[in-house]
This record gives sequence, structure tokens and C-alpha cells, in this order.
Amino acid sequence: MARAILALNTLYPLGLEALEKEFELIKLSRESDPENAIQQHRNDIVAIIAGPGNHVSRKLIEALPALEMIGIFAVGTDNVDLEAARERSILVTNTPDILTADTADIALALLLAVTRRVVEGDAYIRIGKWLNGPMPLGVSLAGKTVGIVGLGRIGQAIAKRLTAFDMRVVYHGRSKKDVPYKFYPQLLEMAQDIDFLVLSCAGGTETKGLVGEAVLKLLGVNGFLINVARGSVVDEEALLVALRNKDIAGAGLDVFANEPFVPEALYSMDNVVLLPHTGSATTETRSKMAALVIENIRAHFEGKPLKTLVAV
Ligand code: 8YV
Repeated sequence: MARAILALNTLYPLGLEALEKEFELIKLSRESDPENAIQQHRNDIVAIIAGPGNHVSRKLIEALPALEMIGIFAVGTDNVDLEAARERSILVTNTPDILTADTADIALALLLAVTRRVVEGDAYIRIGKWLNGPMPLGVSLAGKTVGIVGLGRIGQAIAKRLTAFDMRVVYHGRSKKDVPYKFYPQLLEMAQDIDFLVLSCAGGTETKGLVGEAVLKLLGVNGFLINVARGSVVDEEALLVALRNKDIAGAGLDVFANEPFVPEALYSMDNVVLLPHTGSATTETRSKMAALVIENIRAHFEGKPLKTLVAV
């Protein structure tokens, strides 16, 4: 039996070539009839490679009787039905740690960009507006309070950077941690005490719609929201209303509910900065992430221990 890998993601920039000698690769983006390609190879597919945009559903897992492992090209695992994987003892791996610094940097980039009007300022020069006078003023960061939702590895790296900017950090999450920042068991309470809300928690059912109308109202007219977690954590409709009505001052968003589709209403708002899910998008980090996905797959099929197994 040929061993096949169903590649829902191409592991850019490294590519899948390293696996080509050992496995048949089914690159779904290249298939004219993806459903048919899966059906044809269903008994041979031993591994799936998937990025955050690729939903590895119970239906897909159950359709593949030889499936042994799922290699996620991300730290987040919300795109995989982990329960369906557990029931079949299918191993799941992800890419933690190596993307922490870059993702934390993007949170800071968004915070700076939206408060100091960086994108707006760039356009101001390019379209010749500076010649007619100065642009509107921005908002200071030093001395302000930031509430982080999800103080995991990425959240802590964001906190470290914020501290260097002379900001006060507080946080909300599932549990209190051994850190020098104030913990809020209730998000609503934290929202009314902060200037900026930064989301760096896991996606999935537990955090779905966590930030809705009530949180945004408490964040307030001078508050900014930064999301480098998952679009699902925010009630996108409520956010659009809050931004339109100026219930909050602005937002920096790297993630959206239905990527790559972004609500068009956001395009024309100058109090938002938008990025196409680029938290880990550097050549260095994406190369390391791709290498780790490949390393885990190889290790499994050579009977060696996996480097970054997700507890399912
Ligand atoms: C993705 C991410 O890995 O790690 C995550 O959970 O969301 C990103 O870093 C990246 O978009 C690659 O597809």
C-alpha cells in the first residue's frame, strides 16, 4: 500500500518536497476535484498537513481509515476536531514556541500602528495631504493599562514588550499564573479598568464570541482592541457596530471570523488597521514551522518520539 499525505497546506516557504521521496503527496489546492482526490486515496492517506484555514472535520477524519497523524502548521489547534482525533488515537502535532516572538511583535505593531496612526500617516504623505497641514493627533502608550486575554506563551511575550513601553499589564484567562501582573477572573471587570484590550488566547468553542457588545462598551470610547488570536474570539458584528458608533476608539486586527474574507465595512474605517493573519509570517519563522511539521511526520513514521505532540 502506498503511503499518502493529504496536504491541505503547502508549508510555504519550505514546501513539501522533503516528503516527496517517502510519501505520495496529495496537494489539494492543485486538484481540480478535491472531493474525488480524497475519495480515490482514502485508504492510503496516513497523515494530513493543515494550516489554520483548513478545517479538519470529524467527517474528514472518519473518511480516512488509515489516518495516523495530523500535522498542524500553526500553534492553534481550533481548526481540527480534536475529539474525533482522540477517539481514533490519531496523533496531532503543532508548532509552538518558534512563532511566539513574531506573533507578539505583530500585536505591538498593530497597537502602535492604530494608536499612532502609522498607516494613515503614510497615506497622508503619499496623497500629498501634508502640504495642507498636519494630520490628526495620536494616542500615547506610556503609562496606560493593557488587558491581555490569554497569558500563554504569546501573551507573556506581548506583556514583556508592553512593559518595555512603560505600560501597565493586567490579564484575564482560565487561571491565575505566577506572574507580576494583576489577574482578573472576570473579563467584564478587566474591560472597564483598561485602555487597550489585546487578545492572544486560543480559539475554539471555549472562547467563541468572548468579546461582544458588553465588553466593547466597557472598553469604552477611548479604548482600542488588538486581536492576534482568532477571529472567532470576537463577535464581529458587535465590533463593527462599536467601531461605527465610536463606542471604542479603534482596532488592530490580524485575524477574522471567516478568513480570507474580511467585512467590507472595515475597509473604509480609518480607526482600524488590518493585517491578513501575519502573526507568524516571517521567512525565518515560517521556515522553522514547516521544518517542524516535516520533522514530526518523519519521526512518527520512523517510530521515533514526536517533538511537539498536542495533548488531545
Ligand atoms: C499560523 C497561527 O500558523 O500559529 C497559529 O495558530 O495562527 C499562525 O501563526 C500561520 O498563519 C500559518 O498558516
